[in-house]
Amino acid sequence: MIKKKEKKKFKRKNIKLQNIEIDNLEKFEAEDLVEEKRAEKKIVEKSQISQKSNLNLKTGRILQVESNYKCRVKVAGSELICTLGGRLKQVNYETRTLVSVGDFVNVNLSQDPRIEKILPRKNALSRFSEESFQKEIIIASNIDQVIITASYREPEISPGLIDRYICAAQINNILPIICVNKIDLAECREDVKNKMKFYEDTGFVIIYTSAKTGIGIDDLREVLKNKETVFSGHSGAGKSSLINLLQPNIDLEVAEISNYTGKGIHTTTSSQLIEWSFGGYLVDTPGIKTFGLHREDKVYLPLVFPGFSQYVDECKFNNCTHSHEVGCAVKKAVNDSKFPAERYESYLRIFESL
Ligand SMILES: Nc1nc2c(ncn2[C@@H]2O[C@H](COP(=O)(O)OP(=O)(O)OP(=O)(O)O)[C@@H](O)[C@H]2O)c(=O)[nH]1
Ligand SMILES: [Mg+2]
Ligand SMILES: [Zn+2]
Repeated sequence: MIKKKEKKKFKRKNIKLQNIEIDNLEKFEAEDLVEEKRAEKKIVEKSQISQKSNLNLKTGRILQVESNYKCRVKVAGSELICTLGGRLKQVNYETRTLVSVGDFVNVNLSQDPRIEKILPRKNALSRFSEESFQKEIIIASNIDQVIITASYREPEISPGLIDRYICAAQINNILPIICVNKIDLAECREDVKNKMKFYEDTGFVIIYTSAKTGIGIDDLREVLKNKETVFSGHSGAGKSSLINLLQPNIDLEVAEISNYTGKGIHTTTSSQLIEWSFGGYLVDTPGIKTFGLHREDKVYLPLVFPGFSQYVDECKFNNCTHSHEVGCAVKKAVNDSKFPAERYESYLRIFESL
């Protein structure tokens, strides 16, 4: 995680206002209530003007986004299909997704259920499109952790993608956990461990699983208990298969043929929020090919890139970007073979792409 002090230093002015950091959920919920009351008051006032007095406003949570204007929402103990209120449908050039799975919303139940307000997000895991005006694509909001789901083979682990996930997660106050699935396809466990050595040495939680044999499923369940987790990663890595194994009655669609063809299959086509029977929630998401970070996150990158934290304090300049500066402790570690050159090259690729 970024040190508070550092984060303050780089505080951006007006971007991604929804990523408001909240220290504890209770406070967050309390703020929600205030927000809710305020929204309620506003809507009541509005309806009084328009002589509508039968307003029934309740807080719910988005389980699935069916289209840009239609969502499945858990509200007042039921699952309802809700449309987005007109005010929320206004064109927003910064985001491709108006609402996200995991959003808390105020729903007006007095007529056809309508979402009147999206409550402030605790955080969101988002990627950004590659166009020059980068649009936000929210993967999930209001979550504790992301299971970066990779597979040992078919498709092969992409460390570059893992690096991007880790950076995005840390910047947004989401705990990154790596899950290496399909370890049944490895000759031996050592091969898998060697591949992940850097991330293990750097202190990330890594869980090795096989949805085919069931190895590691208990370890995975342990980290999921009572947490709100999003599963994200390449298509075909086995996200839905793992979730099905953790909770058989969920019965998510998985790719039929385990013969990986190298093409993105994209079996899961829309994200959904589900409750675990053992406590907590999960979001299953469609696989992604690339993970674009936002240009304005570039300032955080030198602090959050995996493995850099132990060196940054020793760089000569405290705003060192570890790219061209003299007296850079990261570059020294690379030269002394203490930090893997491939990971440093991955950093430079991301840094320069922004
Ligand atoms: N050998 C092996 N195959 C697996 C394992 N886990 C999943 N698979 C197979 O991999 C294929 C893809 O699995 P899915 O669960 O659909 O993958 P996904 O990550 O949900 O993919 P998308 O929904 O497209 O993002 C399926 O054919 C699974 O049977 C595993 O641990 N070992
Ligand atoms: Mg899937
Ligand atoms: Zn440096």
